[in-house]
Amino acid sequence: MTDTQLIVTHFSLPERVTRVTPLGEGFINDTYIVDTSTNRQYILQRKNHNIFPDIPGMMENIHKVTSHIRSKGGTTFSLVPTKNGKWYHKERIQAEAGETANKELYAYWVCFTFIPDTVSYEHADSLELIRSGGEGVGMFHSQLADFEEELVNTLPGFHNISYRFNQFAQSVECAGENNPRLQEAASLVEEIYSRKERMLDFWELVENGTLPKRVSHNDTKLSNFLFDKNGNVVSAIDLDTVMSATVLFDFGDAIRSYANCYPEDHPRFEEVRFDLERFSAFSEGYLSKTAWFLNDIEKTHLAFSALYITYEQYLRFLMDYIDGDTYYRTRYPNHNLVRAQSQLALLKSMEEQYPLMEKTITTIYNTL
Ligand code: GN1
Ligand code: MG
Repeated sequence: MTDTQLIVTHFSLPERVTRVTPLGEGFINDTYIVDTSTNRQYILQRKNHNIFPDIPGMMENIHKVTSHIRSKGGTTFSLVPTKNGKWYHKERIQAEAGETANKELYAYWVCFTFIPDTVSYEHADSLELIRSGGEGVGMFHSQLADFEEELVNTLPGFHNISYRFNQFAQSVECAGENNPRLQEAASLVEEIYSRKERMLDFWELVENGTLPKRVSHNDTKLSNFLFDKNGNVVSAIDLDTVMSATVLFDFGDAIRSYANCYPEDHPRFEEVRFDLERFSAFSEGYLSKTAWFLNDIEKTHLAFSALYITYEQYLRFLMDYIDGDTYYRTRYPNHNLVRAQSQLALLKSMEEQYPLMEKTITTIYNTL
């Protein structure tokens, strides 16, 4: 038996497992598809404990949110409990060379149902798919608009730009001025600081409660939604980061991926462009599901949220480059630098078109 075939025996699956195969190339978790003696399939996933310090809290959040969606008649995955009745299986692992021998090391595994007859996309190339994607993010928020339970803040400071500035400043300081990566990134570091105040102003609205706290997914890129074969959105997946925050983080993060004509790490930066038509299609889909509960402050800040999240992602990629690639998986030595540059190009394109973005939102509202 392979390791993963052994791991899966800890979960309370009604069927006999026939095969466990690696699936995709996540930046953060390791994911496998589990085939069984019936045509039902499951996902087995090793959660990255370095990135998610509170896996029990994260799984409790996912359980609450998926249960609520189901209670509203929505489609979502179901967590499979372990034979001990937990949402995760904790497995002791060997310390790797260089790690402290007395530190207790565990891998955390989870298992959940695979939603059948669905597909996911890495990149949207039709306005119909983009509109469905907008409906998907909107549907997720709308299904959870009356959610009243507490969620654990599993990643404190996740979209908090003030916290990110502190992290960034520390990275720069730790690197030291002779660090070749920092020297290479000097002009990109300046671009971070030139937008700081504007970004802090937005964060202030979140922190002081002007923007209400609701359930947010916190990773709403296209590939985190499942579609049926007709291109209709079925369900949000990857709920690892589900927390209580402003829904504008989700809108902004979705725009970062949907309205970019290229992947987030496109290396020919001069080609990267924010596409207003895509923005409009996504916003139409999104607002068709959410206009009934969003308040005026949320509506007037939708456009800016896209700049905020793109900027934040730019900062995080750049910071990881300066740190020596400790957070995101990279495929080549300066991958994080390329990601940062590509996100900056997208941000600049958004900045140029910002008045048009605002106008687009107003126009959609007036036609709803
Ligand atoms: C990470 O690996 P994935 O797709 O779940 C990251 C997101 C970033 C994204 C960039 C917990 O998400 O915040 O936007 O990479 N998730 C975490 O591609 O840091
Ligand atoms: Mg994610």
